[in-house]
Amino acid sequence: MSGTAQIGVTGLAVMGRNLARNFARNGFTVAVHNRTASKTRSLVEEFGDEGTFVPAESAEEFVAALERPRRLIIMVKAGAPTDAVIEEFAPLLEEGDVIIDGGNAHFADTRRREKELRERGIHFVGVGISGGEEGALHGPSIMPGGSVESYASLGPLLERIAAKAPDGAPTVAHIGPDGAGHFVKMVHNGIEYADMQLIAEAYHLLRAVAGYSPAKIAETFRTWNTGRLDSYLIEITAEVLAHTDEATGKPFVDIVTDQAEQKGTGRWTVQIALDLGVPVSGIAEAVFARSLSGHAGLREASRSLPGPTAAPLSEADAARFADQVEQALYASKIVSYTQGFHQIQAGSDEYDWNIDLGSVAAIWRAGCIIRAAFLDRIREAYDTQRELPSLLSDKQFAEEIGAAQEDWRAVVATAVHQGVPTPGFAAALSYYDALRAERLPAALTQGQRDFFGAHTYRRTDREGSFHTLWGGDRSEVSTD
Ligand code: NBP
Repeated sequence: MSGTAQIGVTGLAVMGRNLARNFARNGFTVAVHNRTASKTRSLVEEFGDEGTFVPAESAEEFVAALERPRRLIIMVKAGAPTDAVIEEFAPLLEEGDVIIDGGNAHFADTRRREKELRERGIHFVGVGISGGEEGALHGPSIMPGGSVESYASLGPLLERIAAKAPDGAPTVAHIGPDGAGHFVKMVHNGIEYADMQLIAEAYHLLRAVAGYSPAKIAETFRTWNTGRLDSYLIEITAEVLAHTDEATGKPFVDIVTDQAEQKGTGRWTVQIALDLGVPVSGIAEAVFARSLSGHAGLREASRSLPGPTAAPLSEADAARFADQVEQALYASKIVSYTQGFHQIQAGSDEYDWNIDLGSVAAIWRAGCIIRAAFLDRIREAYDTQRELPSLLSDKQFAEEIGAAQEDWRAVVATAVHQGVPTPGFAAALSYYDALRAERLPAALTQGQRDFFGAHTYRRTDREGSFHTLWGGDRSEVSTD
């Protein structure tokens, strides 16, 4: 006999619990289950009046509570626990049922699980969910992979619980087969790392070069947030900077240990980018900056190394510098997104996912951590120019970055002169300059490789591969 619940959630820690409540608040009957049953009971006790929950204490009870084809969301710790839960439930399911993994899985695991379950007649949908616990409750950005058929069954439910973009569109779209959803979520997190790093660098420059206090920087960010940098991350940065520590009366940012932590999705993004050969230098610098900050002993041992000294700026110069930092931040942000979208395109090509980049930008407009006004412009750029080779090829972005470049260069130069580390701004600028260069020194690299390893080179004036007899008479031979 089929149950009545349209959807089930197993794993009721903070994310699963809020997601289950979101479904219930949107009128769905939700079966709920957790390994430790007390969490199931407390969810129903605390929030039972928000909608219709069907609590289940055993896996069998949970599966029996679901209407067919069954849709069952796993929200447990990523990795081995997810495999354990799949193995617990899969034998109880029937052909056509859908298992959804809403955790932060590595897309390669999702590809493996999808294949294994497909062979058993079960749909497996890896779903990237962004927005943290608040998003899970009030509307996340949702990136589902899996088959078209599974999306037909699941999509209408996800559309109801997703955040809504300013134009009212739900921030969910079928990304592509198997691991496409988790891949895009991974790159989303990588871009999030880069965005946060760039904002942190802007803060550092305003503090160290312009001499602004955290409160004044909060004010500056609030102003920026009314313009083209309008985004959730700028908004919360202003909140953090404006906060005063109650115990000491100091700015909150000054009482926090300056060693950033990471859960790993940024690192995955960079590792996969290396495999795909895509230069995501902004994301890589952000991951490395967090790593470097955490090397407390190394930093302590290096603190006495010499650096430059600089005179404080006048108020007018500081204000002018702040404007330049806004330009540098915006230009670097465009580069971060350019690199992130390049990686998504490369993943899509590698795994045959056929990902629509415009729709990825569209579903990041609300609900997720990197939501920002300018994603609407990225959506428009990809929607209107399907074959756009890069975001920087879009006329409007190219014009904007062109208009920003002088200030961007001035900011990076000032940072170098004054010894303020800006790996994100500098890497973004180098990427920009490398892309627009007529010739790159890669020609010399090829010459070196041919010299020591006979790795061959191609010529600018003729087809084919060549090797110079460096140890001999230096004549050239064709290696084709
Ligand atoms: P956790 O990642 O802390 O996982 C706790 C849940 O996993 C509990 O329900 C726990 O059951 C269950 N669990 C574990 Br651990 N091992 C299990 C096993 N072998 N069998 C069955 N259940 C097991 O929960 P969370 O913070 O709510 O995150 C859930 C997922 O969402 C994770 O994959 C996480 O990475 C992802 N996440 C996403 C975001 C985001 O912004 N998108 C934020 C936070 C988390 P128990 O109660 O019996 O111990």
